[in-house]
Amino acid sequence: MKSALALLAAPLVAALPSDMGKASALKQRQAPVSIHEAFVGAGKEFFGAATDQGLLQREPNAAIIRANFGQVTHENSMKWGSLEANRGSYNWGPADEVVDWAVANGQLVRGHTLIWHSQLPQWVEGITDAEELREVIRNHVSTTVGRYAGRIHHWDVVNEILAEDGSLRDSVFSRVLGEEFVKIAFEVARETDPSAVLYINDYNLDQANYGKVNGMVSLVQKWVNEGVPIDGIAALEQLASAPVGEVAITELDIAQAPVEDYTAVVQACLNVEKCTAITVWGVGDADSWRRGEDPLLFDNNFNPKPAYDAIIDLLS
Ligand code: 9MR
Repeated sequence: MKSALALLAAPLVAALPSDMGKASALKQRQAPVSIHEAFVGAGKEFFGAATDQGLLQREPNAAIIRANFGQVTHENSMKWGSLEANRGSYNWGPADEVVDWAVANGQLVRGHTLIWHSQLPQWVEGITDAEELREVIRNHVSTTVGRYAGRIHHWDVVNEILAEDGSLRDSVFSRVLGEEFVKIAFEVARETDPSAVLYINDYNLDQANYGKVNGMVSLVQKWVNEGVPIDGIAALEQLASAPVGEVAITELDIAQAPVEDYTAVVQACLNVEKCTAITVWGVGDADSWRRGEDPLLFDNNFNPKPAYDAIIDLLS
């Protein structure tokens, strides 16, 4: 297991007289306490949020992240389809900007994601030759991980690779290579940046004894026994029983953001020692991919919602 490096958000207003400083911090944070600092205070590693280049340019996103969160995930710009829509021609600009901003602002980065069946370039979808696909995966993983080596804390090396029954999902990767693509991707990621914590990421993993959860635990167990360097799984007790160093909640959003549900998730992470971190899938409701469901911790005007305050209460 990698050591957990807990980074506190940089002080916002250190140079101002204390009263003004407080008022200004409150204005930028819009909430009395940083949820990241409270979570770190409870022994965890980080509380982060998904964002992206365009969002960071639209205030108050950046100020809110600096003041309340300790980690960012690229919502879209680090996906293969964004980076290399045309074979061999890379578009690094937006992904670079997020990483540069994060490093400059004391935020950890979760790299999302290297191998996913969705938002995948057409030219990759069309590959039918096993040796060609192996080479293309090796090249994508080493190029991307290599570019950001030392600056990305977690990588979601493979994303959503399981069907609901716990078997491998149908994709160009599983059709052409079977399980082998998992091994290739993790091994190349480990070789390229030994300091990154390597995750297998998925959704619908929040019920015990569910097919997909059982499949995840037994496949990860098998792969780790075969030497595949998987460090973490995204969500919780049953998953934490797989032989990985840690688990994390990586894309949290809950329709209508009920106080009870958000606090239950945070409590679940507190209860499971291996759970190191939580990332919410966006900052303000207006920018959520679940439009109209108001699933995040800040409302359309970037005011903290009751779920935010309830989490702070729980952590204090
Ligand atoms: O939030 C992302 C949205 O803007 C994109 O349109 C969508 C494309 O599939 O991906 C969303 O993020 C997904 C994440 O990358 C993987 N898990 C599910 C997330 C929500 O769909």
